[in-house]
Amino acid sequence: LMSRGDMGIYDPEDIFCPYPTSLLHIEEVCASIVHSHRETSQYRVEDLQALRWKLFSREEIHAYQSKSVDEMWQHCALRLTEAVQYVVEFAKRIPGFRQLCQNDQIVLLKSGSMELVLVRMSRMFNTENSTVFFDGKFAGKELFKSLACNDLITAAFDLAHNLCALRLNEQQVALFSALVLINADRPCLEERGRVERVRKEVELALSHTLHRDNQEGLLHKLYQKVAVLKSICSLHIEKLRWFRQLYPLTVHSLFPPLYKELFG
Ligand code: MHQ
Repeated sequence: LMSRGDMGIYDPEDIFCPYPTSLLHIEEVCASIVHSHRETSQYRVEDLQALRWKLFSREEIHAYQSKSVDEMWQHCALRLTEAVQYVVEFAKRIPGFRQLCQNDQIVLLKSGSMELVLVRMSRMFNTENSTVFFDGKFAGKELFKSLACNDLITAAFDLAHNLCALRLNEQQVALFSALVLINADRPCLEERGRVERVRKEVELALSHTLHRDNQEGLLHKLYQKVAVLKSICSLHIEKLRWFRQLYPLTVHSLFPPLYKELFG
């Protein structure tokens, strides 16, 4: 049996790794994550590409802008929850995720699902006119005016724009998504060591793909985006608290249970 050194994959951080990782294994992890991403991506990039011309009309934009704050929040919470359901399905198919204890699966999803939705938003973003695929057509950020949280919307659109600028392929998006989700630094994890072990494999899978694509420079840029994702998610939670104070009954009776479970 070849050692990890012979296979060209090793972790320079630990001299003696008790869990040897073969190149074959890392390639399997890669393929599995990419497959899971494809199966749960809600829309395929080719399809979105073909729909780029579908923009909301002036009248349609006006109709969204004329909604009341609580009506528009309710609408967006529903759309966001739909996107989150696909993210949960993706998580469950990441090798090693289902083997984590239930507490840790929930902790990772609570802290990571919105981050993943934001990563996925970049796939649905058209940089030519700064629009995102929402409700069947492409929408600029002015469409979300009645949410009354322009700073959050602007931050989400800016992130989508900056992620698009990295020109990631679908494999890279898939592995970056897994990396964002499997984060051993999240508070309240019960079996941090097991999360770290899954994390290591995802990191190896990502650096392996980037090495193969001759794009190792991307790794550093992707790690920079993690902090931005985190700040947008805190802003989302902050806005939700503000909204809940204004419209407690809307949140209580009309928001999807999954949305409340993850963010409430
Ligand atoms: C998905 C499609 C999609 C749907 C909804 C007010 C509130 C509840 C949330 C999009 C924060 C506001 C979201 C609607 C804002 C950051 C939310 C509101 C990919 C993601 C995407 C485009 C969501 C992105 C984040 C949006 C704009 O397949």
